[in-house]
Amino acid sequence: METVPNDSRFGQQWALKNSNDADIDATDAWDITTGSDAVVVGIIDTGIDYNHPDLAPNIWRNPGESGGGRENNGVDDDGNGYVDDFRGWDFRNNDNDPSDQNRHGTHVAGIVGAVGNNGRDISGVNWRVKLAALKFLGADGSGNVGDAVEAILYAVRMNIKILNNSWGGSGASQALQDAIETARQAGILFVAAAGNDSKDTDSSPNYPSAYPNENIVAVASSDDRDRMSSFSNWGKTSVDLAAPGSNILSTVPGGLTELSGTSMATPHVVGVAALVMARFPNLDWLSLKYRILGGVDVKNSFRNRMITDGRLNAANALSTRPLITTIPHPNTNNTTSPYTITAFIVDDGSITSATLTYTLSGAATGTDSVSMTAQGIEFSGSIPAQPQGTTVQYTVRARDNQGNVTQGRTLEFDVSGGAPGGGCCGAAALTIRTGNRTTDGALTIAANLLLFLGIVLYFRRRQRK
Ligand SMILES: [Ca+2]
Ligand SMILES: [Ca+2]
Ligand SMILES: [Ca+2]
Ligand SMILES: [Ca+2]
Repeated sequence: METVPNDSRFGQQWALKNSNDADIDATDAWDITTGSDAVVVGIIDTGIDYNHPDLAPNIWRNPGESGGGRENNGVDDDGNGYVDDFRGWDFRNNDNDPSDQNRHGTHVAGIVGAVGNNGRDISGVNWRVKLAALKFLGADGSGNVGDAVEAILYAVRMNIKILNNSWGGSGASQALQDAIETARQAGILFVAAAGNDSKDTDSSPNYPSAYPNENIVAVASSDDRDRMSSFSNWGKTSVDLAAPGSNILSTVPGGLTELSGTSMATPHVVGVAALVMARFPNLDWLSLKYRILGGVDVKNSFRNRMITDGRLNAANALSTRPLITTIPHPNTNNTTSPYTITAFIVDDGSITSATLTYTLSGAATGTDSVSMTAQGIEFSGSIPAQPQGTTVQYTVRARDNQGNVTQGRTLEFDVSGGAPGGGCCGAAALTIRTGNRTTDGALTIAANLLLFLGIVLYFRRRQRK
């Protein structure tokens, strides 16, 4: 079965359904759920055109500032520090009107949750959801770290569990990183665009996507043939997955338009996160993250360019089978102590067994399997130390309480006598650059490549004065 909505422009939404199967299998996901009014998503961006006919029914209303004239009574009725914030807040201009003078935020919002199956325009990844406009970027697409921090802390206060962050820059900010950590402690998933500079963010970081905070999901952009978009950043340890971001049709004030960017890839991931929360309302942020990562379609074009080597798949993220994310082990010169392999395994029921199988070639040969031990959803298993010149191939298999078995992808690393290392694994081993730290630096949105370049030029002009 496939659930296809009647929206007039759905045929142009290749990210949701296309003939190359480079889509996210949205029509299969919609067999399971089309979203829920109980799921609130925060769009930290340029605002939202909340009157857009394909968005209006899905705009969040703050219950503590709604009804009985509380919207405009000049009183902070819910005591959250913001007066009459009945549909989010404008942190840039410090008022209660988060309307969009740019179009970027409205485009992002439509990807997450334009009203589906209402016979007009497009369908969001969610037909139904609540979109909270947390505006901190102005009409020119720039904003300040302090306002971004305030928007994040507002989401913490209002119990908004999923945040879309289609913006970033190269300057690090301790205040921003601290706010994301506060969000993690509050159980918030922070989905961030990897940026549009066609560069490796492992070596030249983009923030906030490359911060090591575990609740960040960093998103690269893919096209309608499952290739990396030419503008997209990547990063073997600093980017988690790819999602459609080239030529994406979505809502803008006054209508619809196509835009490209990791800005457009990010809300596809956020949309899937919201679908997962509609289906599994009690899921914690860590399991939510690894449902999304464990559900990717692995593709050669993304190999060694991101942690999962794969592109978002909405239907897989809703699966009742075990979902496995095996964290790549780097090459190592360690020949004396065991190699620990980590995998995150999520299931709707429980995992009854997880097995690590490895095959040696080169200096040592053989194959063996060991049981993995669990700490929450994080499973680990040990491979004994091997002599220099050995290649270790490994894979993880898991079985759930219903007897479903999933085998994860096969990965490998070399035991070599080369560079010092033996350091470990994936996202946990990211280093933070502190050299160019700023506390009040301007941030720019990672919109399409043209818009991004336009903003760079704007800053150069200003600096010359
Ligand atoms: Ca209030
Ligand atoms: Ca009020
Ligand atoms: Ca629609
Ligand atoms: Ca299951």
